[in-house]
Amino acid sequence: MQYGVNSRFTMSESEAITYVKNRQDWFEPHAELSCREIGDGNLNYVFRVWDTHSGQSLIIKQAGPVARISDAFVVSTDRNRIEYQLLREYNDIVAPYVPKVYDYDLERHCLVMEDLSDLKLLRSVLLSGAFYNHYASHMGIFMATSHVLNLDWVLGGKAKKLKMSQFINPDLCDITENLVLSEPFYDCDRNEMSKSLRGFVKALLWEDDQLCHRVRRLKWQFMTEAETLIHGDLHTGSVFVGEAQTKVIDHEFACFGPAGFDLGCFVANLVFASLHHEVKGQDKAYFADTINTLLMTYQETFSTTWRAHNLQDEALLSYKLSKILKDSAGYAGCELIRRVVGIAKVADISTLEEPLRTLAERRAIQIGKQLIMAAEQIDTVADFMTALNHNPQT
Ligand code: SR1
Ligand code: MG
Repeated sequence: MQYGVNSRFTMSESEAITYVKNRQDWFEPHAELSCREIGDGNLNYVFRVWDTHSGQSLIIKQAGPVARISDAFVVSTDRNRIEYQLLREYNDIVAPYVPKVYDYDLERHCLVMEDLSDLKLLRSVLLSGAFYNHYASHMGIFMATSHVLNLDWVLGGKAKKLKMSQFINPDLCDITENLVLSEPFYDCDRNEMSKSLRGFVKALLWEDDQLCHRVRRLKWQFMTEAETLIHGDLHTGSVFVGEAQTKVIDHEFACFGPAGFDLGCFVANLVFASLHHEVKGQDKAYFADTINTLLMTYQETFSTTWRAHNLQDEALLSYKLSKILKDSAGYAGCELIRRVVGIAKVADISTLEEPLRTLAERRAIQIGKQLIMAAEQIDTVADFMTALNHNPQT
């Protein structure tokens, strides 16, 4: 089928059905297939195809040449290959925590994978007040396992460099470098915030040279430190949960980068959920416990996986654990700030009515700044929790 870079690039729902039928025999020959485009992310198109009789289903995820939210973001369709490759990798090393992946089509820039429609997005679950416990340790295991198994020490220097070449992701890294690690920290045209917040942001962030210096260091680190293979966009909208299951999705931002970027991004998004409830007068203890469990499980799994790979140097392990925690605090701070000041928002905050929204936004900025400024002093999970719970009087 011929198609160019235009509206025909993306499949229609009926084309998705034809595509599935022609591509492979995933369904019985006479299956009656239906399809719905269900994507709600910023970048891609997601088609759910199901057999109306058996209920059997699958997902096609297609990458267009520009971001779904705006043509201004021209993003290479190679992100779809990267997502497929990472899913293959995760299906080998952390299989319980990712969807199964069935196929990748270089020509149509789409991949076919397991349908997780019986699960719910963690962000929506948390906003609805359903407070599960299992996902914190699952996410700790998922991140620590995949991070350790992609360190130079485990892969070997040569294999690691070859693997890095498969995860060169310039367009998606560029989005992160701009949207997360630059624009929120100066008066950039693309920032989006209410007028009432501008003065606060200017005084607290843009005019603080020390803070801006620290963020520049974090950005530089993200750009240059190929510590391990990271998911690269691990927020609560990238995680599905059920009663006992946790599944990480949306792997297109994958790259070699600092491990703390994943951990920090996920922590920050738990803080957003916490703020959503806190400004409504609800208790935040559940979220503090969840973050503590996440960080503790990460460290335990990191240590056991490290030792299982005969990395005997305990001093090096301690150095690494503390370094990753420091980085997590820094990147959590950037994520907290960018979702308020920058262009990409989170429902945890945007669904709040005023004056609660502004209250939550200010708290997110304060906590974000606090984490960035305290990062260097953080060595233990207890230090991290103290920095997180500090109540700045600004
Ligand atoms: C143009 S993409 C905007 C944001 O959506 C993605 O989920 C990433 O978080 C990115 O920063
Ligand atoms: Mg995403």
